Amino acid sequence: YKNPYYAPGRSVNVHLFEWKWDDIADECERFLAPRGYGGIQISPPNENVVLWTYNRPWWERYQPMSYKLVTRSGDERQFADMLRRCNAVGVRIYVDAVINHMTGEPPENVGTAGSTAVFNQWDYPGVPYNRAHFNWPHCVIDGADYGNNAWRVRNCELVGLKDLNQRDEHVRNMIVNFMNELIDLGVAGFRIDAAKHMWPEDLRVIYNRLNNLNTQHGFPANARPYIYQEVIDYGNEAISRDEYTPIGAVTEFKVGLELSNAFRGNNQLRWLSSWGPQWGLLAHEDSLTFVDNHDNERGHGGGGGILTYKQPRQYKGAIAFLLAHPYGEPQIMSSFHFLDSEIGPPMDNNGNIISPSINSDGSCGNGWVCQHRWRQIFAMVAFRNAAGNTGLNDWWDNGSNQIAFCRGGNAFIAINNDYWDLNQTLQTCLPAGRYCDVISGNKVGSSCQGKTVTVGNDGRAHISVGANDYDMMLAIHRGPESRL
Ligand code: LM2
Ligand code: CA
Repeated sequence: YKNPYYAPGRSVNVHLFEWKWDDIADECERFLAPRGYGGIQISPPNENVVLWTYNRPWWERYQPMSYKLVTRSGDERQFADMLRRCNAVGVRIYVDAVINHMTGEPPENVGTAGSTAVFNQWDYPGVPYNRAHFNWPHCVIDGADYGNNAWRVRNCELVGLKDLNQRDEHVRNMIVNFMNELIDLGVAGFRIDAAKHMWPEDLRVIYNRLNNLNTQHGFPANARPYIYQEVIDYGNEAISRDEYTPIGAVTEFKVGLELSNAFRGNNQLRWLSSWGPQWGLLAHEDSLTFVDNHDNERGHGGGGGILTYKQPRQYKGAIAFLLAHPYGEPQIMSSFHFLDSEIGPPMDNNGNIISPSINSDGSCGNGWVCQHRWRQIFAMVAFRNAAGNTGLNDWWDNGSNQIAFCRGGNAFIAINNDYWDLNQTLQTCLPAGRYCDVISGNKVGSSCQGKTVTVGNDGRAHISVGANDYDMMLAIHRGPESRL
């Protein structure tokens, strides 16, 4: 359950938050595959309650009405088509699986597939579920429970959302059937939403009943789905992320906290020389790493203080480190612009999501941020692919906020988060030759739009990252995007 089954030579999972299936299929073919991305986390594909009362907030998708594959992102035909097209070009799809709960008691009761429910009777005919399938007696998690009552965190309601009993055989069957339908359609795995709120022993039973990945979509025989469980654990909670690592990978929220802290200038980058488990992080193979996610980029899910697209220079620095470093299985966020933390994706008056447009410079329009299309980010995906499974070597720092390191003999990065210039001759570990810095510009033909780095026979090169440069990083590698 810990192998994402990326196609060879690929890495990095991008969360295309609230994207439509047709747009994702296009993006796989025209951008993600050619740029070497490994996979995509999609928004929940199953029916959710429609909330016009709140102007269709993004979070309506975390209130399931049924497991029918009809949402604002598209219907089952479009979902299947996306899987066929993305898998055909070697880009994997991971589903955000909302299986802890159904809806709360919202003011409207029609779902995106037309299902209705009687909330105060725990009655969801679209599945079907009834009162017998939910935890009982009814209770609601309060803040103190997180510190001292694991039972209540798992058996009471999360913000009033009807809490399914995963120990019940019918509930297990409905969830397993839903997930197996997705596996058969070609998905490679799941983000398990609110995993902390479910018992690991129940999740284990559910995972063990899942089908192997579909070999007709290019997966090897006997491949188990990749499972990364959303467990927010900064320490000092009644429930530990360590209870979930025996059954799958886990989201490592400390990564975003620590990297945001460091790249905001509140901790020197030189300390990152010991980045990984020595920082109290999960073991490498258990760890899904990221700077921001859809909750904490907008202050939901207890988030706050995390770097987002709104602080681009520091954010790009943190993501460059995340992708350059061998630790963990990294994920990046791809957002829509927002001021209001509740507002949903760009939509028309009928509530239809408006597709991102693609500008001539490759960036997105129509209200979409598309961090995955920022040069400094997609260039680091190619860097990670060029680095392959090499370790980290030749660490250098200036005793402050200037750092550099190699990935075997394949790739080299320098980062300057000090208020003064980095001007150093450093070991790059690369073969002698000329390389384009992939951060400051693209390689065009046989020249660099940005900085050019000349590596000597001893592997050393003069590296310059000015304190006032547009970006704080310089990155070169053996891949065709960098080597001249
Ligand atoms: C998650 N992970 O564990 C998701 O990442 C997170 O985005 C979800 O919350 C949450 N768990 C449940 O799946 C979001 C959002 C909440 C929102 C819920 C349900 O952060 O604010 O709660 O989705 O839509 C909303 C209202 C809340 C209300 C609740 C129930 O904001 O005030 O509580 O619905 O009606 C009475
Ligand atoms: Ca629960």
